[in-house]
Amino acid sequence: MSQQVALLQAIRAVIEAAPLFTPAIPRSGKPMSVRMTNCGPLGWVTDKERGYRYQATHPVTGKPWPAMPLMLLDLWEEVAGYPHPPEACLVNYYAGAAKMGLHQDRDEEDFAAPVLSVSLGDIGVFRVGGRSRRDPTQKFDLRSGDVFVLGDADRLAYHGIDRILPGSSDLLPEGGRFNLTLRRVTQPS
Ligand code: MD3
Ligand code: FE
Repeated sequence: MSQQVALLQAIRAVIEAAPLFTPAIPRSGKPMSVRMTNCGPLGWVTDKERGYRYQATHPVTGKPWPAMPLMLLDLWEEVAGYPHPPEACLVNYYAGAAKMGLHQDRDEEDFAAPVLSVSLGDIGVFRVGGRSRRDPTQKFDLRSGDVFVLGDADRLAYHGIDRILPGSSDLLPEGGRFNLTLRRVTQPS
């Protein structure tokens, strides 16, 4: 619990430097219901014109992303089983009816590296299937403090968040859910 509070403080500092923005779906320009920001050398962004990509600067402020908190670099070293540091930490914030449709994470060059996920705040109802969109899916709850390493067969599994369960955690006074995903983006040289 104290580690969740410490991590939350670090994420609040990231958001002060790099405010949450509303991403837009490529081509349609439809806003996503999840708000986002990033820390680390690269960040995941999306907009109508240029689509899904990683870039070194915040799409609204134009500033470089803030550094990745040491706690997160340590956690990666402890659990990722991958010999190079993460380059991006995507911070997703779900409030109210926010959700994320079923998708694969394929915007990275390096699929050999796992994706590390940390959840903070209200429960997220997570859905995961297989490598084909048609594969059957299973649902389970992601709770505050849950840490998952998605590697190997899981790395390209379809997944999404159906909804959050408002009021299911006391960690965030404002309610809602943060999810952090740490990723390696480029092939290490
Ligand atoms: C399974 N985020 O940012 S994290 C995303 O809770 C994303 O915000 C969700 O999907 C969230 O892309 C889920 C857990 C997760 C992350 C990456 C995965 C599960 C995964 C990659 C492959 C399979
Ligand atoms: Fe994903």
